[in-house]
Amino acid sequence: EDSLPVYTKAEVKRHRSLETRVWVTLGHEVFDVTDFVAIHPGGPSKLLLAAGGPLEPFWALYAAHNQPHVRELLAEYKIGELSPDEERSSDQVCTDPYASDPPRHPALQINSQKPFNAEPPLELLGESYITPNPLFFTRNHLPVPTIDPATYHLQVEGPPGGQTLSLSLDDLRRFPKHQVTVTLQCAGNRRSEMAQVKSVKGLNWGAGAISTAQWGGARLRDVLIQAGHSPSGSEAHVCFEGLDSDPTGTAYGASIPLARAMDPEGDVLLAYEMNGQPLPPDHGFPLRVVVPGVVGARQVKWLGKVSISPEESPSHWQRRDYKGFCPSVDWDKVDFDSAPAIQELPVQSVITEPREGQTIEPGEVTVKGYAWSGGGRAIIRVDVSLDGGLTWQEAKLEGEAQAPRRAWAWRLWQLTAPVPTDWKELNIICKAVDDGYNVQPDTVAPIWNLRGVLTNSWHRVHVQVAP
Ligand code: HEM
Ligand code: MTE
Ligand code: MO
Repeated sequence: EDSLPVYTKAEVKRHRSLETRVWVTLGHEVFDVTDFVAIHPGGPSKLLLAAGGPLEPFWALYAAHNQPHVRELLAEYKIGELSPDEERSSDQVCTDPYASDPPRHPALQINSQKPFNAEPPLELLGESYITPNPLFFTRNHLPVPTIDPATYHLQVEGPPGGQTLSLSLDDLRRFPKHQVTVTLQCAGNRRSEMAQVKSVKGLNWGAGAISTAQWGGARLRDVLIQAGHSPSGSEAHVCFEGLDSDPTGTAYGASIPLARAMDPEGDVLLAYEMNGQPLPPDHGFPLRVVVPGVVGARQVKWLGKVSISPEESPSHWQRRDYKGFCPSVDWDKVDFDSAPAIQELPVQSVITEPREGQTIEPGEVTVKGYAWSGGGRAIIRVDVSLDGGLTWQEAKLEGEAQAPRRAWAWRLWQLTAPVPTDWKELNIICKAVDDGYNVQPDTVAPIWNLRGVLTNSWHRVHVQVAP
């Protein structure tokens, strides 16, 4: 063992494919697991996600690895040690507004580093009904603000003539604690498919800008009533301001109708917990809004201020973004005031396994995915085709049936079906139906819009069948 070579992290990082060989590290040890990839019990593609770097962030999520026989198996592939005298170069400029952004999970596929925007790989997203916090997609418009929970206060404006409440985290924890499992989806989810029709403005999201968590916190309704607002809805809006701001001091902001906030069955939360943990920095620590059934953009993170107004939030992201338009409207003639801000989202479904371009074994195929609809509409069916839409089979929906009108979380689904022996490839499609019998459009071109939002056409995956 003393004679084993010493490698730097940079050298390990160069070995992240079967062609360049697959190296991983655990602690200070380096392993070449190329020959294990094909026989990994969790599947080759999952192992490859860790290629060229440490196993710890992955194994922390999949406890099956925390057993002696797994360590013994890994030891057989050891090829060296990590260089001990390697220190992280601290060449970061202090004026970088992103310098205090938190560390992130290496499995996340990064669409933009600053601000940080990233999605989990689909084969991990489809693996668990509750998305593990480190894999939850992240959509930041600005640097992550550093907030001291001990001095943090939420400002809640009262009605005209009333007072502003200033609530500490302890004050917020004194409201009845409410827990709801909610799927968040960015309006830009699947934008990369829409961009293939004609270019759009925005981050090139795949189909992973969606995730599910159990959120815990105070009901927004209870806090607004405490601040003196009437529990019966009016035409007003609840405006939210984040504590993240750009160099000019402009904060992220958005609003929702007051009626939704006040609906006792709307389950709108001021959340301080995500899957039983304090919110992670990327997801709004210490407090965020969770608006079930509504687009991600309204679920303001790092919440600083709540107010009621006869108008929607004046924020750019409420008024000049996150709206849908006719496919023939482009930037030369768009009138943002002519379209309502996106709130509830349309019915959606995606295939998470197999992946595009994969080669599958002959015999049978298992297709997995997620399905969700906005506004609390439950998923009642997912149809899957293996032959490009000529014939369809119903997928099995996992988990329990959803409560109508409050179906805030997605359903995972799967279908195992025989593959006829003479088929060389599969054109797999999925499409979901919600309890309003809303369906997904078959193609994306007729729903194209200049901002690339609201992509929910049939999801398609092409795979080869091994001979
Ligand atoms: C299962 C080894 C990397 C995800 C397993 C099992 C072994 C193993 C031996 C079966 C465990 C049992 O006996 O219950 C390894 C080795 C790896 C590696 C040696 C690296 C060299 C990864 C990575 C991921 C992953 C990076 C995730 C991204 C899984 C999953 C299972 C699994 C999901 C199935 C667990 C279950 O069925 O409950 N792996 N693994 N593995 N592995 Fe890995
Ligand atoms: N809140 C603040 N303060 N700043 C932001 O940039 N992004 C919004 C929303 N809330 C954002 C925010 C958008 S567009 C989305 S899709 C969701 O947060 C993403 O939440 P997540 O990063 O926890 O997945
Ligand atoms: Mo978003």
